[in-house]
Amino acid sequence: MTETLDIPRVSDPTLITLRDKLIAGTPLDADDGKRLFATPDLHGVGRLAHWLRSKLHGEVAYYNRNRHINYTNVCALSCKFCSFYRKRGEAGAYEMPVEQVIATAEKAANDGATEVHIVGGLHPWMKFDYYLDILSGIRARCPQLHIKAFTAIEIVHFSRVARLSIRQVLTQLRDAGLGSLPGGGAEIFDERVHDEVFKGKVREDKWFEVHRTAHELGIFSNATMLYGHVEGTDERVQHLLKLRDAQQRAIDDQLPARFNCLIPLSFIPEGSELGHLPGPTGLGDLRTLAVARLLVPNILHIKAFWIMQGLHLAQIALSYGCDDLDGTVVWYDITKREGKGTNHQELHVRQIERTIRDAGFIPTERDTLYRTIERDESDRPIMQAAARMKLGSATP
Ligand code: V47
Repeated sequence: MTETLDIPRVSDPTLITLRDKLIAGTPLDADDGKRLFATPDLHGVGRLAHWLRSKLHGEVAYYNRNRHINYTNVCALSCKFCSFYRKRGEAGAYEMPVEQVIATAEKAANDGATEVHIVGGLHPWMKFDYYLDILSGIRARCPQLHIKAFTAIEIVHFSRVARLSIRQVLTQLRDAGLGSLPGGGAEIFDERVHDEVFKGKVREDKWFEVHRTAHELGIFSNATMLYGHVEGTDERVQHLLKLRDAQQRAIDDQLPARFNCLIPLSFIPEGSELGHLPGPTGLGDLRTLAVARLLVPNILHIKAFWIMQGLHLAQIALSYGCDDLDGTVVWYDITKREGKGTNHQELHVRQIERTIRDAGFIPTERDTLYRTIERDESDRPIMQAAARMKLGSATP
């Protein structure tokens, strides 16, 4: 596919060497990352990212039919950047009984979802069995549904609650039905930033330990970066390079699983203790997504999560390095954009497909592991078993 791609045009001469490296397949370094953030030629950065995205995925843009389930907002932590958490007994605090989570997943599967994405607060009193029962209950009632659940920080919390190692926790969750780990909780891998806004959350060593252990156990996972709060662009560059290095180690060590997808999350200040911060702008979002694509070529997919970036900007992001929009979502509690009072945040398949098609791409339904999905005449998914198995190849 490479030969047919035009050399991307840049107007800033300081991007020419970087472009040559990109085309030669030479990994970009921290200085390149800084240059990409500093250049006034944002659209040149976008064209470079689009070039790489096209090389990896052609004109395809992915989405999935999924349902997010946030099982509780009760959380032992009080993170400054989070508007989701409540203390037990506080107005708006909730805990879903196991049966409610299972029934919600079952309804999602009956409505055509191929994935549930289940995460919640660090509940101080829930026993480890609660999480195992959710997984085994869904697995028993919906054997085809992929369960992507529990961020690294929840996994560390379970290991403390259950007094088990991270490996033991992940093994038990996997055996109960866990399919993969979502990317949350990574925030920004930097001590200063961590101490300023993520105090109490696990640090990067634990986040990486959870994901590395998952990969060793054959559990694929995603990665995130929460940007646009108190971090600087150098810290974003370092965060992205740490993810690239971890992915490279998983590839070099031939682990049975690795990172599927990287999701840069645009910080939404409203409702959090950091409500005084301005948050990212649209162009800042596009640049960050494009830089993520360029600095981390060994994580194959970059997701513009429409809930965070907003659907209109996520659509444009498909031409700035992104190849995935997440999915139908339905309910999302963690953030609500533009003062939306409701957590009902749903896109219908026809809206997602129209959004992708209008941007000039081919809408392609995928499962959690990025295998394409065809549907039969009753709208039931037919998995394409032989689909993409180029997961995480070291070079695009
Ligand atoms: O870890 C919390 C972020 C994350 C805010 O793996 C906020 O496919 C913006 O990880 N503004 C959870 N972001 C969401 C997440 C995710 C989402 C979609 C897909 C996947 C995937 C993963 O949400 C948290 C945190 O970084 N977050 N508060 C906020 N005010």
